Amino acid sequence: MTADLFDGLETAGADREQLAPGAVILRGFARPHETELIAAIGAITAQAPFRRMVTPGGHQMSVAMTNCGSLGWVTDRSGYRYDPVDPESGKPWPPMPPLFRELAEQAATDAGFPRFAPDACLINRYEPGAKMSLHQDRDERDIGAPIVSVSLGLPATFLFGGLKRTDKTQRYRLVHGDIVVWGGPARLAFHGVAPLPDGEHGLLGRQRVNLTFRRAR
Ligand code: MD3
Ligand code: FE
Repeated sequence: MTADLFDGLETAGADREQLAPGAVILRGFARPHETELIAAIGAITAQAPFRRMVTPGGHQMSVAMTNCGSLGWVTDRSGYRYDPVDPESGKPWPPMPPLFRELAEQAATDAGFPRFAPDACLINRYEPGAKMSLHQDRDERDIGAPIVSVSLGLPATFLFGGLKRTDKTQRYRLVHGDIVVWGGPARLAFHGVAPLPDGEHGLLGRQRVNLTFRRAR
């Protein structure tokens, strides 16, 4: 761990909100690293550009995606999977920057999930109007590991439901710099993102970028 990377965050407990058992919001946890995070996203997307993938049902997603790390989440007509290779380039996904790994591990530890070792980072880009329908994340082998999400850019309304698709959803506003850790009983909850309202963010312009760190295998 870089010696001074998390100075000033040891007392971040005051900015911690529990959404549900296993689900913790760390408000502003990524803000000290915003400039480096955005630069790293630029370097990754120069190698593996954002693209709107097609679901097995044949619908093009409104969210554009790319990945870094030894595995990347992909979807096409044949299904969802984690793949070591970017199907657009035929090359491995760009490596996960050490800052990404350290930030995700530190957030997981803070939320009560020590020793989180992500091998996949899915990077989602929402432009105004883009949304993510209610779904579960269950393509990962070890659902004992949490998922850590980092929100950057425009604010979004996050929908958090229960273990059944039809369970009532709660809404939370996620803003630039917020990190959420989803583990334990929250790990298989249905969740989604409401259509992104238009706006202008000082660093990212008219978009929201979300990183999700996963232990895929
Ligand atoms: C709750 N992304 O990529 S991150 C996804 O904002 C995804 O881009 C959303 O859902 C986004 O799969 C939400 C927050 C999140 C991620 C995984 C979860 C919440 C979760 C897994 C279980 C429960
Ligand atoms: Fe998800």
